[in-house]
Amino acid sequence: MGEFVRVEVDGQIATIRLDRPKMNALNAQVSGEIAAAAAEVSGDGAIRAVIVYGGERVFAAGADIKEMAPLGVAEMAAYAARLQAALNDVAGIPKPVIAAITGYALGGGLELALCADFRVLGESAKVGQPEIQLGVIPGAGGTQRLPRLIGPAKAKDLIFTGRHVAAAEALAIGLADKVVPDAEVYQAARDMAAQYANGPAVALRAAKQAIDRGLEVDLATGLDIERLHFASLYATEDQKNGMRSFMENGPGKAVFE
Ligand code: CO8
Repeated sequence: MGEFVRVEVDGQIATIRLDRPKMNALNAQVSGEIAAAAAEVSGDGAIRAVIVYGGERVFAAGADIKEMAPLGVAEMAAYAARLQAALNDVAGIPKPVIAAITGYALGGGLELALCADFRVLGESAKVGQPEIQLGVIPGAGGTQRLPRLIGPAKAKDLIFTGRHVAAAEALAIGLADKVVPDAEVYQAARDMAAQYANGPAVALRAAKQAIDRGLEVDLATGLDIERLHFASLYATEDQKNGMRSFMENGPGKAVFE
C-alpha cells in the first residue's frame, strides 16, 4: 500500500487508485508506487480485472512539472526511464485493465491511461498531450502508444498542438471507448470489468498478449505468437470445460472457475 497509490480489491476486481492531491501529478514516488501496484495485481490470481482510477475529480494532470523542471539531461533520462518502466508494468498486467477517467488526463496521465485496454471517460473529461507547450514531447509512451491507438495523423495533431480533447471527440477518434455522465464513470468501468472477471483467465491473458505483442512485430511473427498461445490453451481446464459445455449445452453457456 503506497502513500499515493492504493490497490483496493472488491471481489475479483482490483482498483489501482491514484490519490495525490491536487492533480495526481506523477512524481518519482508515484512512479514507484504504480509499479508496485501493477506487480501486486498481476501476481494475485484471485484478481481477474483491474481498474485504474484517479478519483471523482481528476485522473492525472501529468508528470510532476515542479519536480521535473530542474533536472539535468542525465537525471531526466533516468527519471523518464523509471516512469516508462512503471507504465510498461501497467501495460503488461496480464488481465483486462480499464482506465476510469474523470476530469483531466494530461501528459503522463493520458500516457498511463493508454496502458489500459479500455478507457471510460466522464462527459466533462479532458485528455491531451500538452508537453509541446512546455517545450518538450511526451516521454512516457505518448509518441508510441497514442499513434498505435488512434493513427499517426490524429496523434500528431494532438501532440503538435497540445490541445485538450473533450470526451465526445475522444470517443469519435477511438481514444475513449465509452463516455458516461461524470458521476457514473467508476461504476461504468466496474460493469465493463465484471464482463471479463468471469471469463477464462488464461485465455484472456493469451488474447491480450497475442494482440499487444502482435502489434509490435511483423504479421508472420504475430501469427506464430497467436498459434503458440492457441495451442498452449489446450493445456487448460478452461479449454476442456469450454468445449465440453458447447457440445453439451450449446454456445455461450460455459461457466469458468
Ligand atoms: N505537475 C505539477 N503540479 C501540477 C501539475 C503537474 N503536471 N498540474 C497541475 N499542478 C498543480 C498546479 O501547479 C496547482 O498547484 P498549486 O495549487 O500549488 O498552485 C494545482 O496543481 C492546481 O492546478 P491549477 O491551479 O493549474 O488548476 P486548474 O484547474 O486551473 O488547471 C490543469 C488544471 C489544466 C490540469 C493545469 O494545472 C495544467 O495545465 N497542468 C499541467 C498539465 C501538463 O502540462 N501536463 C503535462 C506534464 S509533462 C508530462 O506529463 C510528461 C510525461 C512524460 C515525462 C517522462 C518523464 C517523467
